[in-house]
Amino acid sequence: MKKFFIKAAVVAMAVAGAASVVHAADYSTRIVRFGYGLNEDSNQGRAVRYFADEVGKRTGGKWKVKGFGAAALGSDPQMQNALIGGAQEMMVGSTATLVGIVGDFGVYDLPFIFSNEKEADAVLDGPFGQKLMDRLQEKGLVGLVYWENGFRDLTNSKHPITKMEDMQGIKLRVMQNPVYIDMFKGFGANAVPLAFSELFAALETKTVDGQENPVTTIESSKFYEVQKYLSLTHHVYSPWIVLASKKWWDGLSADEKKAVQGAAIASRDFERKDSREASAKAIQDLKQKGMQVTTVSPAELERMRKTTTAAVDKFSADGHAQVVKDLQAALAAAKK
Ligand code: TK8
Repeated sequence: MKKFFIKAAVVAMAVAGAASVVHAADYSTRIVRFGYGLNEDSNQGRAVRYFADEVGKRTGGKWKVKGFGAAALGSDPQMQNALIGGAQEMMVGSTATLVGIVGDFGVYDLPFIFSNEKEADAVLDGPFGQKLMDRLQEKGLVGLVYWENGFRDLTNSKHPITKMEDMQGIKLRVMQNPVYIDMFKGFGANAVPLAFSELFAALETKTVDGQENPVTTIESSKFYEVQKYLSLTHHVYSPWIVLASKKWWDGLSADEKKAVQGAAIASRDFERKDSREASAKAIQDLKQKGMQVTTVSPAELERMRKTTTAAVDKFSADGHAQVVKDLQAALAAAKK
């Protein structure tokens, strides 16, 4: 009797062992449409290609991630809706444009909140960033990782901006997000919300005089062709978020989900390093392309920050008090 049990156990172990050796990971052949707003030759485009390669490697070549840059699949909000409906699988875009879906995402746009990239990484990759990302699920979106868009600076075609008053009368394109509208109205600009996909044409035809984006985007979008003045205001740290359609995600095998999640994390690390390198070079490049660069004094930035407290208070009072508190707590922990 004893002998039998031992024999059975040995057979069971052998079977289990064999199964784990021959177990083929469960990947179907799939094509993934991955949309993004910037040009293919940008930090965003490079990171999408990196992600595509990683997914290819991790699925034994069964998956093909096809990147569509320059908003070929639509603006950020249009793509978000395509993901929710299941007509598109993946995208990357600004967290700022998610406010129509989960309003609390406006919290990242509060001006002068993050002092440096290290703080941003800690908050975004920690429990605060994860919890906010998870709230997209009930809306039909799966948030995978945050990439870096970066600290935003101001450009315009009219005159150098060295202080707040210089923004008066400037028609400034902002993202479709109330925090930006309130912030720039507070500065005295004429804030015009517009999709990024419309922005170059709007600057070229002088429908708007200026815009604000990280220097990497100013360079890759060739805004220097239509904007003369750049002011280094660094008023907001702006994240990007990699999103998947929940409808599509729910149909993936566990192995497939693991492959995508692993590739997303690898792409995040690649993207941040690449963006930071590109950012360090961009100001010099933009000067060479003919832009006039203005540094704004710390005292003036402090004046600007004080002016934005009205926009912050309004955001809190609009039902976002808790998320503001939670972000402040996460930041305090990151600063330690
Ligand atoms: C790209 C946008 C862009 C953002 C903007 O699709 O709209 O100004 O900074 O990165 O998401």
